[in-house]
Amino acid sequence: MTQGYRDHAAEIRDDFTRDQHWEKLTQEEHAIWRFLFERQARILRDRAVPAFIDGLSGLGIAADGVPEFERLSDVLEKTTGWRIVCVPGLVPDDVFFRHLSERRFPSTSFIRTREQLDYLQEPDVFHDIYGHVPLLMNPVFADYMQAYGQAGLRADARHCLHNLARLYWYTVEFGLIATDDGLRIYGSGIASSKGESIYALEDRRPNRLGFDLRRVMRTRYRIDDFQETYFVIRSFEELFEETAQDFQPIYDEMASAGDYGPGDVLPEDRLYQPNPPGAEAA
Ligand code: HBI
Ligand code: FE
Repeated sequence: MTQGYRDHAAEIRDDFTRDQHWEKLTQEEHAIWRFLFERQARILRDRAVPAFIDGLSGLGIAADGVPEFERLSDVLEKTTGWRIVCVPGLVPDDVFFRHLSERRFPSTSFIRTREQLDYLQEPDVFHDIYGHVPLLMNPVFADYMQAYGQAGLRADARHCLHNLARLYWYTVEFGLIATDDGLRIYGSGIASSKGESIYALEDRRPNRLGFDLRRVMRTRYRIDDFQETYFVIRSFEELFEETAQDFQPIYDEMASAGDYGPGDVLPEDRLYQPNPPGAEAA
């Protein structure tokens, strides 16, 4: 049981949501948010896709402290129809997909400790709100996230989740996008991580491959270290169009096709070069 489940076990509703209890956050928790926000603001200045920066400012997500979910939801709902619901931690897949399919983003409310500033396994409120929510202000990405939820419900019913989970991992969590100014970050797992924000764009070690739906769905990933491969889209429209289809024929194809390792490179892969080193940010 992670901390989020322990704190308020009594008040978790059937859909795993509960109240945020924003007023119960301590000054130390707001101070950890401030530290993480200010550090990423410096690092992401020329590394995040502009839509991410626009989403942050459109929502008024700032350094002052952990945001109040209801206030963010009121702005978000007017823009793309999404709201944020508070959950105690990772929730069962079908619960997660149900929320996404109805334009509700499940966010944790606990924040990491000072000992976890550079890495934590489970999503905390900084990963969920700072990493995921800004792009929900972008209409095309907001549609993609709802479509992912709908696809998740279908895949869950057909026990084909592992292919779809890779799509989420290599786009929503660790996706890169090519822009006229070079590669930019849109994946939340990168955007909320100090080290990976620089590594994903500028380090020579990882592969950066042009997005291809089948290629992504066949590629295993790692959950305990920086990624060995990042997939690059050319626009959110491309991502939405590539995935606005019934995946069942692809799942059937996948069932007999083998998987690729996280670091594999194939002859047909479209390779992208890393960005030149950006402003080193402490
Ligand atoms: N629950 N709260 C939360 N956040 C997630 O990102 C999440 C989840 N449950 C399941 C899940 N992600 C993944 O297994 C699916 O995307 C496949
Ligand atoms: Fe996440």
